[in-house]
Amino acid sequence: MRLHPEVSEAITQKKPVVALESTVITHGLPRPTNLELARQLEATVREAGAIPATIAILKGQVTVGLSGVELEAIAHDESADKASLWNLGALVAQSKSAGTTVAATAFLAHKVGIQVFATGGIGGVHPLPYDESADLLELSRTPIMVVSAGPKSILDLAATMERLESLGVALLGYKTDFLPAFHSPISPYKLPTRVESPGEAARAFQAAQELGLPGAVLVLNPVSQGLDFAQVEGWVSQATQEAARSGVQGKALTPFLLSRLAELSGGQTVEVNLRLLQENARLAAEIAGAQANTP
Ligand code: PSU
Ligand code: MN
Repeated sequence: MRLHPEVSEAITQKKPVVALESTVITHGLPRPTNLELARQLEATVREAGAIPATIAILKGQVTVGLSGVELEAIAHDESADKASLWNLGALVAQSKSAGTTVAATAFLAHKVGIQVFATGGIGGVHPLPYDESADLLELSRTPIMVVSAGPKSILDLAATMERLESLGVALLGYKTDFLPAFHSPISPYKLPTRVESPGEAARAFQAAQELGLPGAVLVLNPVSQGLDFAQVEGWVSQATQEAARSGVQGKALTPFLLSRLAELSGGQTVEVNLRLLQENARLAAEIAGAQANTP
């Protein structure tokens, strides 16, 4: 495991640090938008006063805080794998390169002492045939704050909410009472808690830590300008049927659905995806800042 010196120094000095995942770079967005986005996210985190730590597996080395050259390499690498928990050890042993999912990034960030992590949307329960992201179980056993725009819109939101509840993942709506649904800022599902500021989110995490709760605190940040929930649902059901018909499954499913949504929406879902990633990176940096200032 290798930490960028700037990141390890910030962790030791308890300065605000934000972990960023890299499956969104390797599998979530079209090239070359993926690299531009990866750079912008790091810049956004810095502007908001925190140190960015993009996490990825580079030729078998777990790397926390990529250099500019490393970020380029992983963004260009079309053979990069998708690292979750079930293949993380093997990828390292076989000297492979990979983007890290929310599950893998949360695990690694927590391991090195990073407390705040930003992503676009978390994985969850897909509509049938049965498929459930490892993100859910990992979030139930890793005490870290994760800022997202909700579960990805390709998912069965009702089932995902039930799993989050039964797994005991803390949910905080950021200035909202309802679950944000990734491309859409609002869905019909009521959240248990609402917070109004980065400080309030940081305090909820602090309290959960003091109580010894095992899981993550998910901060759900609605995208500022999103798409209509029913419209996205229509594209999702078409893409899901296509996936089932062409036998797309396993770790290929989420990337397939995201790229089909981009096509069906004429690029609108990508535009919203980029916006929400930026907004989440900014909020995560603010929360990390608030947290660094709480005794
Ligand atoms: N957020 C995005 N785009 C993405 C992802 C998140 O805006 O591509 C990635 C995350 O890394 C998440 C993964 O963990 O998709 C979910 O994949 P799966 O459903 O196979 O667990
Ligand atoms: Mn899956």
